[in-house]
Amino acid sequence: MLSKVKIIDIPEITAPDGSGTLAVVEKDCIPFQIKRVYYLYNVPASATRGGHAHKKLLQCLVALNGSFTIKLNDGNSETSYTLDSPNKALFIPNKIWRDMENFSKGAICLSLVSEEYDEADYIRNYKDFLKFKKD
Ligand code: T46
Repeated sequence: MLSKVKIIDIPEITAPDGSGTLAVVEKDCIPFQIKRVYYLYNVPASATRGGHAHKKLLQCLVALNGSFTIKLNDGNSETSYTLDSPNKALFIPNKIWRDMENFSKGAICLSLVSEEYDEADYIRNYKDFLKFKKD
């Protein structure tokens, strides 16, 4: 399952007059239809977010500002990514446990997801996650 995790390059347009960069997330850039957008900010450096898996939801995370680390676990193996660029999206398929940490000052984590909010889609207990993966 971790083999499906990937970094997606978000196309960007840099103004030739030096007035900045514009990044565009269009239909073909993300491997699912976006149903919801939310973002994390004001996260203290000592905080951990996530601590769950989703049964169905597919997700792309982007560090719009600053940086943070995402630890991913599919029940068999682990990997981690540090996001620090607004033109890189981390695609996370469903059924992957995630923890997010090491938020830099001012970090903003944009989340593009395939589903509307549904608490029943969360697995918030790691033992339940391992059982869910075996079933
Ligand atoms: C993920 C990481 C990266 C809502 O009421 N509506 C919403 O759309 C969302 C996303 C959350 N909530 C409520 C549910 C919880 O009571 O807000 C509270 C915190 O949500 P959650 O536990 O999902 O927060 P994080 O920051 O731990 O996780 C979020 C995403 O939900 C999750 O998919 O992977 O960011």
